[in-house]
Amino acid sequence: MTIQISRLVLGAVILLPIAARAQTGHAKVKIVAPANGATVSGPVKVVLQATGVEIVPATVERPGTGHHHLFVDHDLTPVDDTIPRGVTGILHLGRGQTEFVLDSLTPGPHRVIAVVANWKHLPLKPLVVDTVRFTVK
Ligand SMILES: [Cu+2]
Repeated sequence: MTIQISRLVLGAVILLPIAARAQTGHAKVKIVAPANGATVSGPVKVVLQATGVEIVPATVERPGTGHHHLFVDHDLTPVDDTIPRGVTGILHLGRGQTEFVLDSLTPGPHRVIAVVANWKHLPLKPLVVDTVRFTVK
């Protein structure tokens, strides 16, 4: 009896943090390159690193997954809306890419926002986002 109770308690202690993590989400995205504040020459390779979410092609309909989006000199679209397609400055990395080369940035300051969204192109909640500002020579 005592052994069974302690097993139950132990099970609850192990399982609860996992369930909490799945609900609240500890997913993060970081724009590894270019570095925030950097001055770079074009073309500019954007390198993304996600943790706590599996980056997959947009065709994969599975919770806990998503694909990267880049807002290049474009404000974020409303977080409850699907990220639109066919808009200049909004890129879906729908094949599950974690890098993208921006080859047409003009010299001067730029801002890139990375957002992870699911197969419906809806941003994950809480928002998984990172921003860098940099200058192209
Ligand atoms: Cu998308």
